[in-house]
Amino acid sequence: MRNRFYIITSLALLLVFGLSALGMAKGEYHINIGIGLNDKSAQYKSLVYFKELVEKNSDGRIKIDIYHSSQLGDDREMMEALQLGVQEMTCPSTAPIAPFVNEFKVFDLPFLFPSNEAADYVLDGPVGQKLLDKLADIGIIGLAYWENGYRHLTNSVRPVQSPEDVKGLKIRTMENPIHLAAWRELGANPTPMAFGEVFSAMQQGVVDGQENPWGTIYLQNFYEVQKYATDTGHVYSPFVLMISKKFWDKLPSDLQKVIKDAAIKSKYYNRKLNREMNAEYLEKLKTKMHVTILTPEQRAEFKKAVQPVYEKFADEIGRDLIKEVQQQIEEFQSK
Ligand code: TK8
Repeated sequence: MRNRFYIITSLALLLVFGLSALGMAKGEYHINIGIGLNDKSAQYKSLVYFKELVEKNSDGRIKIDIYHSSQLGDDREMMEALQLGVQEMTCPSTAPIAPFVNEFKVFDLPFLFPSNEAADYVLDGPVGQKLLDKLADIGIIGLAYWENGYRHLTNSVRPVQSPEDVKGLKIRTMENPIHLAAWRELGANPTPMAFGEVFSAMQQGVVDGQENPWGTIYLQNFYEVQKYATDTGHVYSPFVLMISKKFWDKLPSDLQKVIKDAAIKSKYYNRKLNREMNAEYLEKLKTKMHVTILTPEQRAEFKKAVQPVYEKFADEIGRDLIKEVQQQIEEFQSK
């Protein structure tokens, strides 16, 4: 009896160790990705595309799970989790990255990028790469710039056509000093807040408004609690697809390459899809909200009103860095 017990136990143990050894030989790596947006967003759909590429090209050695709607935390908390190595990937806007890596503030300067294509040119060029590389200093590997997009103002109080109309509005901003400063210049009363709290803050009247790309305003149902929208396009928000350095350093180089290649390939997929979706959802929103489309002259008023922010933050961001970005934009425009 006792012998048989030992034999069975040994066989079971062999089986368990054998299987896990096999698993290790096959290289089982697991990635959890968390984001703040929901599963209807272009960001989520692009992550599904990324997951499929990685799982296929790694022959199943890497498995990916995606968590949407801040299930793993807000942008700041998830970046901290990447630093600790307790979460593998996330994809925040650059604005909440700035408190970790100061230079990212440059992208928060209002009306910086004249077009999506100018943004692509700068982000995919040497300046964009230099900033991605800086993430390594805080324990994160920046894989690629994806797109959140041009941000537009919504509110529940009145139609906004001029900076004058913004006066006194309580606006939720991302957790970033330049966004706060820009809204203060416009005479608004801005409050920084994590994305996951925005809907209920608007619903309960804690804030009057917020600003995000059209896709987000539609797909997160913001129009249910916001009556007015204006196509301010006051800032272009890039996303950064990023991975924990602790996890990255454990990956064999062939798998690092699989991830890197998939991140770049899905960057193009993401930008295209995001642009299509933002255009589509602007049209849909016109049937749900009072949407103000600004004339170029009206938009110029907003641009002029927030201009002081450039000088106020020049030293903090770095004058050379701002100049470098502006030169790249000029280079793109003269092509
Ligand atoms: C989602 C955020 C969001 C951003 C914001 O996690 O906070 O308003 O635009 O999309 O990154």
